[in-house]
Amino acid sequence: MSERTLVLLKPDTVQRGLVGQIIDRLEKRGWKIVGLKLINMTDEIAKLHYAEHVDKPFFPGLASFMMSRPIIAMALEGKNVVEAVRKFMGSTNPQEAQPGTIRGDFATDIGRNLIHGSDSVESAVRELSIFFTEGELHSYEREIDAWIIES
Ligand code: D4T
Repeated sequence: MSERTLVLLKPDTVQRGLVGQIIDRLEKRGWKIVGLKLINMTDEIAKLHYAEHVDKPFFPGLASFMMSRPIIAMALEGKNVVEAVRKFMGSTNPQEAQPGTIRGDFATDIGRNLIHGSDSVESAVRELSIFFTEGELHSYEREIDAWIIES
């Protein structure tokens, strides 16, 4: 079933000039971009987005990293896209990430792991509403979908 997920390209991705390569891979996989913007994460957004981590010891470092430079927020649509993007990103700790994944190919440190993807359909709905208004999420047809999705 087609669903949507939130992808964040973290400040390290933007600073390292990897935005194009990662978006290229996402597009080639066949997922549809339905929302996209460059933003600065605020303290308020960090606390909402990382609500489950606010009390963890790594949260202050994570929040200041995420707020340090602009990030890209994207909404992607596709079949089972939530779980598939998690696999595409690789393990949270890049040391454990498989080659072929974003973190397995481009990252070495958990605090500089380049990309975020929602971890469930419920999280995706919640997180998308933090980063996008309804008007910023677009529904549109792509003729090429007949060559990507059987039905
Ligand atoms: P995100 O949320 O960035 O996609 O990461 P994950 O979903 O893969 O992993 P997570 O929620 O467990 O961690 C959120 C974020 O915190 C950073 N982090 C995590 C960190 O800097 N030190 C740590 O010890 C942990 C567990 C990396 C991702």
